[in-house]
Amino acid sequence: MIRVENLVGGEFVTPDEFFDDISPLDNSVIAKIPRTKNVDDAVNAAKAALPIWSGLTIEERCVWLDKIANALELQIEEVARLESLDTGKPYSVALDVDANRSVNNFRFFAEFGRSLKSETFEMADATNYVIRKPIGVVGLISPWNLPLYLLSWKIAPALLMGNTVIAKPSEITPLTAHFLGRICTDIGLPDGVLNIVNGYGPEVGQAIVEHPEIKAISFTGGTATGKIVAATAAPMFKKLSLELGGKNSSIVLQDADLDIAVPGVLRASFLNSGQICLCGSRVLVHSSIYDEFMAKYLHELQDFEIGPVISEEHRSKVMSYIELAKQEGGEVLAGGCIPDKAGAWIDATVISGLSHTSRTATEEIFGPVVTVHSFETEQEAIEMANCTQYGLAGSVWSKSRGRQVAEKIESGMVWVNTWLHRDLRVPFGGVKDSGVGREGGLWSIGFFSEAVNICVMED
Ligand code: TXE
Repeated sequence: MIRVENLVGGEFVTPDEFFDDISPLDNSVIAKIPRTKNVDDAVNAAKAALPIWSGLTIEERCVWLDKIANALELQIEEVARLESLDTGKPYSVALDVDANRSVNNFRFFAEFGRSLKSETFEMADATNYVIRKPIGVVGLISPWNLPLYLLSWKIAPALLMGNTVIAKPSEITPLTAHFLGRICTDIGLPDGVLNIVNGYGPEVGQAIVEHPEIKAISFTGGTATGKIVAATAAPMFKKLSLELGGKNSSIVLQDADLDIAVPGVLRASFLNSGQICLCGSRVLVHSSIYDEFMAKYLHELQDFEIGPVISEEHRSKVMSYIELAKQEGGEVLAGGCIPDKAGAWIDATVISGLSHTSRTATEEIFGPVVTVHSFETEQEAIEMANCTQYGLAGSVWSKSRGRQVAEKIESGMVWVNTWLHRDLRVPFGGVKDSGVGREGGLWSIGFFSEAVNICVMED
């Protein structure tokens, strides 16, 4: 039994109360998680560490990020094992997507930090130059679907820019954040630079967002929680980055190469059991190739390995949408059932026959459930893709018209003939109810620093 502890000021500490961490693989209790309600000690530790950490040069902080990346990489199999145990995802996915990309996040921001150029703006009689100061203590709140990957995506740039951190992993999946804390103390990261607190969102998460000494919040999670975070943080004028839900479309045009499109759309549909905000849970296919596409898609689905969803509670939510789909007139082409075994398993589910404006086709399900729809014209496909309240991502599959269609999708990110192909320099984030702000590359640098202009008059 793993005992998760908070990391505060370089010490592992626990409050009196604990709750269970349950593996969705078989519902067994795998860890005890501290139920923290107050973040004062963590904030004090982070404040005390600020002068030392912000006093380092950016090159020195890059060295620290590389050290974290190297130490994490040495234990990459353990990271993947813990992530697989905690989330239920297949080990291969935990290794490829979660563990590797977590290492890459630290390595990328170390390299990126070294490549930052000074920003100057010459006038006829003066020179402006920009310095980037740390914000101070920042709060980083992450969800359960890609636990360490999404948390390290925030921790790395926050540390790079000289901030000290209060990180809160999801209460459903705290194991890899705890492991990262161990690694950081093992390599001697200065005390208080990275603090990790565990507990329920409405308790310790809310305490982070409310704390007056925490100057910025980077949050990834559900849209409903994002609204609460925004309502709490906005009157305090905190910097806020919100990466929220999605209901993304994979658009397969008439001239798509089906040898690429079918496996690509399938991966976008069901990777991580559909529990990635970037997943394509609405598949829009041109009517002329609909039958051929669907035959191949359903055939290849039979060999696609997925894990359980995150919890039985979440499975109930997902199953309720499958019931709703039937009421809305949908036909279940594959899946729709709960396999006969312990854990939060659910078959990969494909539903046709629904209006693209139905609730099933427009609300975020966040599970292995996809609706398929056919369209006649590009314009119709674009309108179908844009009809939801979300605007996070999407993909277009075509030999010739991908870019033209992609540019008309109201989303922060659109892939053409690929999906989840990530360059960490590009902006990441959504429009509409999918969030506010962008992270990645220069956007993360901008978010995790205060840009100050100094204007020097020439003699
Ligand atoms: O997320 P929450 P939940 C979607 C998905 C899912 C739904 C709800 O549709 O079904 O959101 O999932 C912390 N102040 N996504 O309930 O609650 C919480 O402890 C501060 C999409 O699990 O948003 C956790 O660390 N923090 C998403 C984090 O917020 C609070 C990924 C996210 O949890 C808080 C996950 C509060 N008041 C779910 N309440 C994506 N964008 O990828 C909770 N938290």
